Order: sequence, then C-alpha cells, then structure tokens
Amino acid sequence: MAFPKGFLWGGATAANQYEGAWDADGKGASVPDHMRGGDINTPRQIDEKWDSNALYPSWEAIDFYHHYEEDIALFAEMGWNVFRMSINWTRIFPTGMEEEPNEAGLAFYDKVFDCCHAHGIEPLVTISHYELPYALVEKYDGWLSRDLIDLFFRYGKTVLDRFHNKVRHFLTFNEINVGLMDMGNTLSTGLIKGFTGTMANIHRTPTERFQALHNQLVASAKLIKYAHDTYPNAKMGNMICFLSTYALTCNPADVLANQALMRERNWYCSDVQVRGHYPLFAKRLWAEQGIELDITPEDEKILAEGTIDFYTFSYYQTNTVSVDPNAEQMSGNMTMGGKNPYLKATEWGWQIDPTGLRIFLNEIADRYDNMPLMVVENGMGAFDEVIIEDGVERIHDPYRIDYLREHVKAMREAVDDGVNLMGYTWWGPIDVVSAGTGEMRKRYGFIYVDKHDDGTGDLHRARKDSFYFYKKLIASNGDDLA
Ligand code: BGP
Repeated sequence: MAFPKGFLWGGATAANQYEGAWDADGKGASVPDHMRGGDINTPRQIDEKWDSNALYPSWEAIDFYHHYEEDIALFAEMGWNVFRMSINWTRIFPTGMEEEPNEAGLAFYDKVFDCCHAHGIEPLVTISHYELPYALVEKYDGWLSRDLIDLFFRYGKTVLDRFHNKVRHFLTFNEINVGLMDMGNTLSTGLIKGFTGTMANIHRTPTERFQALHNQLVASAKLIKYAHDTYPNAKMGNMICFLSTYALTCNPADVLANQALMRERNWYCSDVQVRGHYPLFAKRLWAEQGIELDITPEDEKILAEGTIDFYTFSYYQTNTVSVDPNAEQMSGNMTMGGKNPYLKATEWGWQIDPTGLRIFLNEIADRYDNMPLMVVENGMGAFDEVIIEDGVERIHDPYRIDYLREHVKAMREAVDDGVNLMGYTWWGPIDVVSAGTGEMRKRYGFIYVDKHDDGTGDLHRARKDSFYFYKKLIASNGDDLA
C-alpha cells in the first residue's frame, strides 16, 4: 500500500478568505467584501451598503497579501509540493467589466508563484473561488446574466495567458454545484442584487438558480476549450463540493430519495463537466421543479468541447437521507442533512466519516472511468487553545491529527482499490476566515494565526502539533501515520 511517486501533498486556500488587502493596489470589492461574520447560530449578514460600525472579515482576513513570503516558507517547511490557492478576480478586473486588467494585481500573483517555485512548490490555481466582483451583482444580478460568460472568459483568459508558464493545474470554479442550492446564491452565483439581509434569507426560484449555474458551466467549458487549444500543457479541472449522503435505512423509499439527491447535488454538474452534456436524469429533475432553462445549441457545443482533464472535489463530512420528516438533522458544509448514528461530529456539527472518503473516491472513479482525481479540500474546523510551555506558544490539536490520519488512511485504501488519485490538499492549512460563518475561531490550520473575531490580533503565525505531524506524513509519502 503506497501513494504513487510524485503524489501532490499540500494545502488549499481561497483569496477572499486569506489575502486581506481588500482595496489595495486597485482591487475592487467582491461579494465577500460585503459580508459580515456570523457564527454557528447566526447566519452571515450581507450589506448592500457598508455599515461603518460593522466588521467585514475578508477586508483584512489574515493578510496573506503582506505575509506571503513567510507563509510559503512555512508551507515549504512542511514539505509541500503543491499549494492550492485562488486568484481574486477583483484584483485583476476590479469591477469585472474593464477592458484591460489591473497590472498591479497580476504582478502580485507573479510574486506569489515565483516564491512558490523558489521553494519547490507548484501552485494549483482556482480561477474563481467565491469572489465575484460586487459590481457584477449590482449591474447584472450576478450569474443570472449570460453577459457573465464573456466577462469571466476575459478574466480567465488573462490568467491563463499570463501564468500558463508558472501554473500547470487550473480549476475553473470552486464548488460549482453549490450554485444549485439557495446557499450558493451569495458566494457562488451572486444572485443578491439589491439585497441586504442574512444569507439564510435569500431565496431564488429553481429556474433562476439553475440558469445561473448553467451560465457558469458554459463559462467554465469555454475557458477549458481555450486552454486546450492554446496551452496544451495546462491541465484543467473542475471542483465539486461533494455533498455525500447515504440512505438512512434500507427502506427503498430512502434509497431512492438518496439516489435522487446524490444525482442532483453531485452528479448533475460533474456529468456535464466530464461528459460534456447534461445527464439523462436532468429532464425529469427540471420538470419536477418547474425549471425552464435557456440552453442554446451554441451552449451545447461549448459544453461538449470543454470537458475537464481531472476531477477535484472537497470532502468534509457525510449525512443521511430519509423520507421520514422527523429524522434528526445535523449541519454540514453548505447544507443540512440527516444524522448518522454511527458517526461523531465536529463542534460545528459536521459528521466525521473517513470511510466515506474511500467509498466516494471509488464511486467517482467507477463513474468516470478512473480519470485522475484529487481531493482539494478536506479538513476539520475546531476551537484551538494556545498555551505557553517553557516560554513557547503551543497548540495541541490531537483532534485535527486524528482527522487527518484517518482520511489519509482512507485515501491509501482507495489507491489500493485502484483509484487514480493524484493529490491531496488540506483545507485551511493556515487559519483563515470561514466561508460559511465568517468566523476566525473555526480554525482548520496546521499554522495558528493570531487573529480573532472582533478583529484583534497581531497576525503572528505559530506552528501547531499538527504541523509536525503533516510534515512527517509528507516526508514518508503518506506512510508514516503514527
Ligand atoms: C468549502 C469552501 C471553502 C472553505 C470550506 C470550509 O465549501 O470551498 O472556501 O471555507 O468549505 O467551510 P467553512 O469555512 O464554512 O468552515
């Protein structure tokens, strides 16, 4: 049992949760720049107009913009060979509508990529990770408008033209399937024109949600086709928020309900991105929800021509599905789901399920003829305590080490099962702002950052116990899990 030689080990971040410097060097405002922090019981508030008394966590985040050299050196110390990061669309096109890119924004990423390479780390870049220019919300109601396809294409083409020599792997959209749920209206598709209120209160019709998602799928395929035609060495991937579920019981009604949910939430988007067309179940799904989509013959051609080279996904937890309306619910990434009596959960209620990772790696591999797969997000949000031992700051995080160990074991089993797994990037290897709740105290990092929900903290970094564990794990290519 061994991971293949050259397996990619590293961590994953997103510009809007990490960089800060939200208006530096010509950067424009993005959707998260209009969002306040919340917590497990308080959904994030979106402000159309900023409130001078409110705190917007992405504005400073943990200031990667001014700490990138220090952070990348720490990543290298752990032995990473890959760093998944994203580009802030609004650093390159501040409103998303300019004819020409902002050179200062491009120059920043040149510096970051050069720094990565100097440390033997290859950047893996998500072109759009939850940072739609807010000006596109104001003008177009986000991805509802087809105009976004060409505006995104201009941005993505600029990124490819500039960085194709420094970056080998690109992902078009982070967790593209989140757009099909109300939860995605904010961060993913930006269907919030004129909206002030909490994330939980944005409801759009199924037709609006699925049309916005369709426009993103076309935009993604169009850019992939351009990359394939222009830069044969660039590898283009998708990114699915893997919302993995099991039937709660063997009641066929539960099994059927789970199949329907798995199809809608996970396979709907990835079938399009792998196979180049909507799956056979789509027609009935649209009919049952009264969805009427504007899909042109040109769209169909683009989707068919712009299929992906590798499949990536985020995996945090699993839930159950039941037709029993009283089945107990738990929270999870981007959505609620049924409780599983066999699993424990994090303090945020996400059920921990390493075996599920093996199960779903196998399912994806079976469905897509063993195409290369990568787990680009996996991790555990937890409260951490800093203690001083012998005058040194220590963060003992055995819970995070356990989570990591068990998921790596599950991946190793999946590799043995025959899955063509190319890499693994832990989510939030350094504490960043949470996407779902906007909190800092929900920490995922191997590296602690002194930043708190009230905005205080001097931003200094400190190694947690898990830092040393991951370092050892990487040095042994995933063998040393003791
Ligand atoms: C994924 C997002 C990330 C990240 C992660 C953890 O859905 O792609 O941006 O934040 O979830 O979620 P959270 O930050 O809500 O704990």
